[in-house]
Amino acid sequence: MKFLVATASVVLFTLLKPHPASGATVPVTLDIINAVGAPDGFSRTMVTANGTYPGPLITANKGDTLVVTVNNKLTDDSMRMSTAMDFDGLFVDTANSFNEGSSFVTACPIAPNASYTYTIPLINDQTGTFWYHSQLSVQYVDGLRGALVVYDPEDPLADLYDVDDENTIWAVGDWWHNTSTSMLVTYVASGIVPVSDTGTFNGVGRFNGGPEVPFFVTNVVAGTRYRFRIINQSARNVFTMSVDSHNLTVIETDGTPTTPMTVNEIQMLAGQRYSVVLEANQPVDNYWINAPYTGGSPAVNLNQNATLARAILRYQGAPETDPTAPMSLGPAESELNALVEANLRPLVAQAAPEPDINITLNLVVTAGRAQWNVNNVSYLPPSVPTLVKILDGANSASDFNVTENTFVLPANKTVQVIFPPSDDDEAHPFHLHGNNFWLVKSNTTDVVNTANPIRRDVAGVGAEGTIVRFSTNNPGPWFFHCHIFWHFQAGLATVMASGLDEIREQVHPTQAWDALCPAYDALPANLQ
Ligand SMILES: *[C@@H]1O[C@H](CO)[C@@H](O)[C@H](O)[C@H]1NC(C)=O
Ligand SMILES: *[C@@H]1O[C@H](CO)[C@@H](O)[C@H](O)[C@H]1NC(C)=O
Ligand SMILES: *[C@@H]1O[C@H](CO)[C@@H](O)[C@H](O)[C@H]1NC(C)=O
Ligand SMILES: *[C@@H]1O[C@H](CO)[C@@H](O)[C@H](O)[C@H]1NC(C)=O
Ligand SMILES: *[C@@H]1O[C@H](CO)[C@@H](O)[C@H](O)[C@H]1NC(C)=O
Ligand SMILES: *[C@@H]1O[C@H](CO)[C@@H](O)[C@H](O)[C@H]1NC(C)=O
Ligand SMILES: *[C@@H]1O[C@H](CO)[C@@H](O)[C@H](O)[C@H]1NC(C)=O
Ligand SMILES: *[C@@H]1O[C@H](CO)[C@@H](O)[C@H](O)[C@H]1NC(C)=O
Ligand SMILES: *[C@@H]1O[C@H](CO)[C@@H](O)[C@H](O)[C@H]1NC(C)=O
Ligand SMILES: *[C@@H]1O[C@H](CO)[C@@H](O)[C@H](O)[C@H]1NC(C)=O
Ligand SMILES: *[C@@H]1O[C@H](CO)[C@@H](O)[C@H](O)[C@H]1NC(C)=O
Ligand SMILES: [Cu+2]
Repeated sequence: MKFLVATASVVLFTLLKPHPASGATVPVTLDIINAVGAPDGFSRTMVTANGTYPGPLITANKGDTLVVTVNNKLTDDSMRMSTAMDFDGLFVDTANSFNEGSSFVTACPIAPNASYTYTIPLINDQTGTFWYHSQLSVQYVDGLRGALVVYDPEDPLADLYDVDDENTIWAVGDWWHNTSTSMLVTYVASGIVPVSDTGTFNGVGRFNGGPEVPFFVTNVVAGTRYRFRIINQSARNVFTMSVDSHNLTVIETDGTPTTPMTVNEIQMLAGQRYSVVLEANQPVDNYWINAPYTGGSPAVNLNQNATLARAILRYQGAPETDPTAPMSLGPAESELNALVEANLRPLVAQAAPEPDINITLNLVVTAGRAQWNVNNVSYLPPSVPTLVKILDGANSASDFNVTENTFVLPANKTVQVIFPPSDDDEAHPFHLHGNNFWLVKSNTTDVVNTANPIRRDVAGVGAEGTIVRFSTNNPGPWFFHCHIFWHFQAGLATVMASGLDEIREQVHPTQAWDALCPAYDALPANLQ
């Protein structure tokens, strides 16, 4: 039996993982268009990459250079007409920080009928599971999100799985029937964060009272081991992933190869990614993949039904029907072996350096309003992007408006960010751009671990407190914000601007980048 599995593995390896040598240029074109779609059977106009939700998969290999041309072909001004693309989790080197796509931090948005090419060399041998999404206001709520995978042709964990391809991506997300722009107006007026209608699994979902849209099907062959790359592309919802009768072995956390850890349930916050190995070791049949989610009170939106967020794991030879098992929310309490974030260990242990600088960030909501504060300041995007100000000579915190919440940091230092325990019951997934961090204290533990903490780029900030450390050895004006985009939009953001002199030495933007701000600023409000 073992021998047969091993033979099958070798064959599949050759067939399915033909990733060529690294160092290549990977040209990608994304046409940003309005398209009518019905991911959960409710038809609406969306903002999409190439007309699909999620958008097309982008793949590259370790060491490649991504050259992504974004053509803004949006026409529906009931939603945002400009756009901007962030490649979530990719390190971007200082010299290319102007190609990082964060609106009003590293660039201005792309106006309608304009194009922009983001050139991003993949640095530091970074590999793993990432995603792209609009980083202009809450535009990605309208559909502009997709997966991005950087394969490692020399993956040290390759012998743990047989298949890793375009069919082993599980992207979960929250889905909304109304436009992001209309929901933002309601949110600002009421202070109540919008509650999603549906949770989608690879772009398919169901809501209470909606049509029975066929669940997404993942096909597997008995005796084979699959590397599933799970991405939480949510703007709000937390999903809890499990597969009936199967274990999941975590081998990657936000791009960091991870000491294999076998669990049967994983809770994921918005923006987080994990790779898990699933061994198809059960009798040939159909099994539920459960992806229930939470995100606000379902009483606020009667369409919402977390039980309906699911997909089917179908063994070859099983009938093309739904599983006969009841729809559960995951393993029974007696069998639960849930992932504890604090127990994750990187494959390559690395001690977190002692901090040179401490920053404490207090996250507080203004009661009854759509306003979040970090240390009493609610972030407002400046009209002149942070990077433009730096290139023009900004040198200290006082060169930025207080509402930019910008921390000026020296290069090559270790910064410790302390999030004191918050009294909020909703964890805030804080996401650092341009770098990852050592998660020295997870919200899931009391223990501070500086010896071999997991390195990731999104971590929950909640009632237990969170401490992270990051290095400023890749200078840039890097956004550090809550990935619940409604909170982000309401001000829950900071900018960690490091090595301003290094930025001025190394950043030489193109004319195309220089042209973005004047073009955007000249637009009437409905085209911005
Ligand atoms: C998106 O669509 C354009 C136009 O059809 C095509 O050239 C491009 O390859 C597509 N992008 C991806 C990533 O599939
Ligand atoms: C974009 O170009 C099309 C075709 O030339 C034109 O009809 C449309 O008005 C333009 N849109 C904007 C916002 O300029
Ligand atoms: C969507 O719009 C409808 C009609 O205005 C409203 O009743 C509903 O509450 C909205 N849903 C969300 C999630 O904002
Ligand atoms: C995705 O993130 C949201 C918001 O943090 C969370 O509610 C949801 O459970 C996450 N989904 C998964 C699969 O972890
Ligand atoms: C899941 O893992 C547990 C603990 O490692 C093990 O006892 C169990 O047999 C595994 N189940 C399957 C279906 O592989
Ligand atoms: C959610 O969907 C499940 C499965 O269809 C159904 O049994 C349950 O009653 C629904 N929940 C609510 C609150 O409608
Ligand atoms: C940072 O804070 C820690 C914990 O309070 C403290 O031990 C350390 O001395 C501080 N480091 C600096 C550089 O202030
Ligand atoms: C926030 O503002 C309040 C009232 O103005 C003040 O008492 C408090 O010290 C401020 N906190 C911080 C962290 O600046
Ligand atoms: C600058 O900050 C002040 C508050 O200190 C705020 O009222 C103002 O709107 C900000 N200006 C800009 C351009 O962001
Ligand atoms: C930071 O480290 C890099 C690489 O070691 C070095 O080239 C650079 O000069 C250093 N910069 C500062 C400000 O120390
Ligand atoms: C953070 O801690 C709080 C309280 O212990 C808990 O409710 C929440 O689920 C935790 N969040 C995460 C992401 O673990
Ligand atoms: Cu938040």
